[in-house]
Amino acid sequence: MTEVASPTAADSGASATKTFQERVKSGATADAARVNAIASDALAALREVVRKHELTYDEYNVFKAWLIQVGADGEWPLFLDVFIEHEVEQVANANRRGTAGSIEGPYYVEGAPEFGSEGTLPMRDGEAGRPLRFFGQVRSVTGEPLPGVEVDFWQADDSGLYSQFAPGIPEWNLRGRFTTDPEGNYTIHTIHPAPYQIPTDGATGALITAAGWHAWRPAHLHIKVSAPGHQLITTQLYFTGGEHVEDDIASAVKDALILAPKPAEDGSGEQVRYDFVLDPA
Ligand code: MBD
Ligand code: FE
Repeated sequence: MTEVASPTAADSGASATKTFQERVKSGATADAARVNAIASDALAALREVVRKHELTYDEYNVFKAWLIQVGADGEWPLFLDVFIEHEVEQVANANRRGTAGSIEGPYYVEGAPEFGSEGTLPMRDGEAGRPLRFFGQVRSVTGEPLPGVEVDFWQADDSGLYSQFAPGIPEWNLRGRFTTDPEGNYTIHTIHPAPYQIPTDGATGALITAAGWHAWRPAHLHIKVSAPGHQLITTQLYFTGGEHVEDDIASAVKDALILAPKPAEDGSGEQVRYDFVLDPA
């Protein structure tokens, strides 16, 4: 085993917070009635927890200190995406008929290198991990193949680490954008990722340890597929039988998103097909 530099929670958190602040501009209008309804209910829910558990001053102060630490560690993107985003995703995608969505998580970066319809993701020499050929077709819900569609792909490496959020990994490692061919097909040559563990040295990890939970997400691939005239889909794909597929801490696994790779036809590693279906805009 080679030693890998282990990311500190504060390093990956700071990168995730910065990426979010640069990329995501809130489009919400300040509709006072809606702010009032949502904020009132959220605060009422928290006050109800205080009453139900007869929160002590010691516990209230631990809570305050912990909230402050989440911010200091830059871990709001991680914490929210792990524990809240799956509900937002389900509300947002409730009426989809095409490919099921899943959460984006904190580690997407815009502007990955572009490939054609087939390519090998940026990798280090001798990148660890079983080779994986991931391929398929993009279609509309009415079954027409969709050419020229962008398939934006990112994943963790064989240690469960993401480029740009862990030290010592080349900038675009295991990130790339593909464009479907005239028949709507794409092929991505990559490696099988490892499960992801929430950093143990940050505020989110401290809560997980204190509560006696586990800190794991199953191995997964992240994909955004977008085409003019169609709704963008953000989703993740998992591997059947993989560790923590049944108990993802981020509650983001759906049965329809579990892949079953087979040994590769060319004898190296494995291959799996997945076809994306896009809903009309
Ligand atoms: C991840 O890799 C991820 O995909 C999510 C949703 C949350 C934390 C880490
Ligand atoms: Fe992830």
